[in-house]
Amino acid sequence: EDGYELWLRHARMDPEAAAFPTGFMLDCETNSPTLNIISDELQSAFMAMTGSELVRHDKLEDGTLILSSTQCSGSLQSDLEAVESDEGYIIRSENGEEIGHTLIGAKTDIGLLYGVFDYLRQVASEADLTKLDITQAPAIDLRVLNHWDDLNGHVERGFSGESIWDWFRMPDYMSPRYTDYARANASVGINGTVLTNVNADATVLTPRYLEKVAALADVFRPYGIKVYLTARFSAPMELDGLETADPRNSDVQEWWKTKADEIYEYIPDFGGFLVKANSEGQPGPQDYDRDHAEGANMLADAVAPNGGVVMWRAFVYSAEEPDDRVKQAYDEFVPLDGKFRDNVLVQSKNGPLDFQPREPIHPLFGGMEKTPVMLELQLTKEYLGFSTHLAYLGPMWEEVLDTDTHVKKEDASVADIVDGKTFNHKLSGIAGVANIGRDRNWAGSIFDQANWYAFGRLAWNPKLSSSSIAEEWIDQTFDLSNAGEETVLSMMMGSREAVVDYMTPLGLTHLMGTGHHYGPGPWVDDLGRADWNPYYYHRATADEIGFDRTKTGSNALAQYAKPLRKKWSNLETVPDNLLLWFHRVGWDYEMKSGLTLWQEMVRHYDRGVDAVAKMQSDWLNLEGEIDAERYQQISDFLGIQHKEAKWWRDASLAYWMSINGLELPEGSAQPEHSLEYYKALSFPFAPGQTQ
Ligand code: BDP
Repeated sequence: EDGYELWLRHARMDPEAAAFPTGFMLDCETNSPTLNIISDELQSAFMAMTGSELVRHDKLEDGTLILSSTQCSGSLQSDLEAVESDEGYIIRSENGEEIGHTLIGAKTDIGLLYGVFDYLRQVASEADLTKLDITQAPAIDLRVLNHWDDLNGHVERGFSGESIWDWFRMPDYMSPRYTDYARANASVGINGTVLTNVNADATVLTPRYLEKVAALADVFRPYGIKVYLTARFSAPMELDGLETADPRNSDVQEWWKTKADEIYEYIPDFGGFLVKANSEGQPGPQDYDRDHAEGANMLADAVAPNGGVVMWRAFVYSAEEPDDRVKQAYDEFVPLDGKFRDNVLVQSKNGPLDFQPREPIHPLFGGMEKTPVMLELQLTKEYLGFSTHLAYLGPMWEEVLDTDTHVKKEDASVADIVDGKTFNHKLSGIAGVANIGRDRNWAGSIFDQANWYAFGRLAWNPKLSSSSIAEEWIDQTFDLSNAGEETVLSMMMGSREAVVDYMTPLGLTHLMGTGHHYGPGPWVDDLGRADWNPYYYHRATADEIGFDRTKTGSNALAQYAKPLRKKWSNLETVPDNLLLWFHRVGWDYEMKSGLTLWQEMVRHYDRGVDAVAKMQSDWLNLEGEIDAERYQQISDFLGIQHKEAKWWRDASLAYWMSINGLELPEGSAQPEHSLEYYKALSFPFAPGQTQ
């Protein structure tokens, strides 16, 4: 096994393990491509799991799995009333006196497909199939992958090979991978995909490319997946020679309307645009002294007649270097609250900086009442060791989603903000920067598949626990003994914290090497803009380290609601893991543990490296329980992770010691090499770099 089948392997099961259905019946008057997919999925899954065909019943028999949707004119309409959402479903075991069967019901065929995938998940996790009583609806409307894929096949921050979109051969050759991609997404409820990089190329908006995009949309449609594109703000100039891209210019507005109409001719259910504007060199409305709302609204007006949306990113760098990088998005966007059209979502990264191993939540969550704020997570592990480091991101996302913004007394966690509950938004969305590439195993490593899986599951239900998601994924991905499952679960659940420990403990952040973001570079202080430099974020001197974001410093804390502000401002109550994010303290500052900051920091680095060593030895114990190819790859990757965790620790400690002049606490090993050695390392052609 090479991992191609992801969590959809449908491993052979013990025939006694469950009350498998005797057959299935489609209670439908009409047919649709989605219904065909449903039959195929069921048949191939049961063939794989049981070794025998799941026969199709044309009437109810004992043990029938019955599938019904309002859309396909199922006869069981009254049973389907419990389903509220178009994408929701019910799964119910009905054990009558003589006859027992299971109903999967939905309003739409897509809902039914989701129900079928859930049912198969129940089978894989050995649930009692005679006692199912499930009612599901997605909490978030737009559950969207963001591919940072360029038209030349390169993936920005992609660590699993080239782009899966073979632009050159499309539309005449449509790789079967696209169908498998759609299946995998649908199986976890992902219903949208932005095909192109946020650092956008206008070429994708030309007819030659729209034809390719339309062909992909045709593949994805029966799986409930809409296609979106990134819109380069200067496209009217680049494609049609307009003199300006000013959103107030009527020719520009007209250009976008015509372009949007053209897109809808190719793709009638086109989802809309994702836009990165006035950030890292991308063009945008500020080039014409217009604000983000004006820019977003122009595009929103263009797609509105066809039901499209605009996802306008809040990851911005203002032209003026601010006193604190993490304050910019809030400062630029909050004054615009209420000015965006109804079909605009502001898309914000989970933290105010940039997908670091740990950040506090972004203050835009809760900061904008009138605008739906969409959460952007990063599946591709740009700052968490690329694809070779095992870091299950479920716990990180759970931490974000569960954080109470305190902007209201109740229902104000980030999950509540994002799913629209807190401020009663009609539109809600969540985006995941994809980790998918052309590698056979899709994500670059087997464990990175879990991040794709977890993203989908949390997008569907942001209140799920990351450990239950990991358990589901393990059940479907490996065939392990109970003890083996426990081992893998504990490896996964501790893995992100291990990365934080060996890379950026105690609220440190943004310490990576320049450009490729591979490996440590805390010493870097010579880049063009102050806020591109690691030094800017830690400001270590002989006496102190950390970024003061309290009132005596940048006061970034003022962007949070009072309870959070109070908790994080106060040295007594700020959690250790955000200490240096919000505070500047002495190396001898006494931590809650009684250790000094320095001792505690070293302890974290050591703990991080030890945790990876522990994962290695745990994995060794699973030899024989896991198929050879996947076992070996994971084993080798853990070897890389251990080497690199040690590199992070050693290089970081060598640097801190050169600044603070302190000795390592007793029992802690000296860095293997000198600071100069670490500084001199270079990595041309590291994967995923911007080109
Ligand atoms: C940074 C990445 C850069 C992206 C940017 C973004 O390094 O490649 O273009 O985020 O999100 O983290 O726009």
